[in-house]
Amino acid sequence: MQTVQRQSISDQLRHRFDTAKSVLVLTGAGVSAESGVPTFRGGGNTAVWKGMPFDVISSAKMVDRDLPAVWEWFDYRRTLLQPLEPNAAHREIARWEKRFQQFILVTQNIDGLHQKAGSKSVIELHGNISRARCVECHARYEILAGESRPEQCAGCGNWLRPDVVLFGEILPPGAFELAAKSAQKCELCIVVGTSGIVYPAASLPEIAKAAGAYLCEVNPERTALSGLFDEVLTGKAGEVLPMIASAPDSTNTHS
Ligand code: BJW
Ligand code: ZN
Repeated sequence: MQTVQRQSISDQLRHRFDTAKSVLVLTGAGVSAESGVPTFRGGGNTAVWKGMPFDVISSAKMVDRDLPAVWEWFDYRRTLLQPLEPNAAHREIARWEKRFQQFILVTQNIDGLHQKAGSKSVIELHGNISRARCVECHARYEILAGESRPEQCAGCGNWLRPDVVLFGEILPPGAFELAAKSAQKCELCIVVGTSGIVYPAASLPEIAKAAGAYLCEVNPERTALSGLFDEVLTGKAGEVLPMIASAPDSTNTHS
């Protein structure tokens, strides 16, 4: 697979990275691929579960129709995720949180690996696989590693479901609104490892672009959004992200 060379980080990007006060990073499944998490649309194990495409089993309809099957699918994935560790991309993004005056990390991932890498403030658009939520009163419960998962709500006795956003469901209250507001204010928007086809997450780079931000995509493949970006860095997140921060800024050496 082709990887980005140090010199292919443009001066423009390096300069913006050095001078930006407000940066937004949007991540998708690809940022966790090098940790061993399968992506949704790049092949791998999660695309089909017991003959059902993931957009069927991960859908609002399936929660109504067969909640135990939905739990079986998420229990299986939670078990797969538990031993996995953050990779160089998660760690690099965690460092960026301290580097910029305003740094907003928005993720579509439910795996918690950004937090495990040290990111303190993460907008999770699609929830988290390590939580359950009451179908009635929406109370949330942490699912602790190695402990059995609670099945019913301690408050109202109703069933719990995974605290994730399935197809056809609305996002957690305020999460997208906060992300969209941040996208409107950011100077640099870096989008990592997402196919860019799931909305409303995919509209964030569009919002940032319309507000005048410089847009950079990091992905080994072209995506639905590639045409929108000022700069497309073709390569794996774990290799490319550390290069952005370490590439020399030649605009400074000539000034
Ligand atoms: C690497 C790499 C490496 C590999 N380094 N990169 C507007 C138009 C059309 C439809 C809609 C619309 N607005 C809303 C909709 C409907 C729907 C939607 O978007 N559908 C589209 C598919 C057409 N959206 C919704 O239903 C959302 N809700 C909503 O809008 O509510 C309002 C509403 C309600 C009712 C009706 C209408 C509107 C909710 C979306 C929830 C998404 N949920 C999922 C499942 C979560 C639970 C689970 O895990 O099972 O979230 S779907 C799945 O896709 C998951 C992901 O977060 C999401 C995005 O996927 P992502 O992260 O981009 O992964 P991949 O696999 O697609 O791509 C990986 C990328 O990584 C690839 O590009 C690789 O090349 C790359 N990669 N290795 C860097 N090493
Ligand atoms: Zn309840």
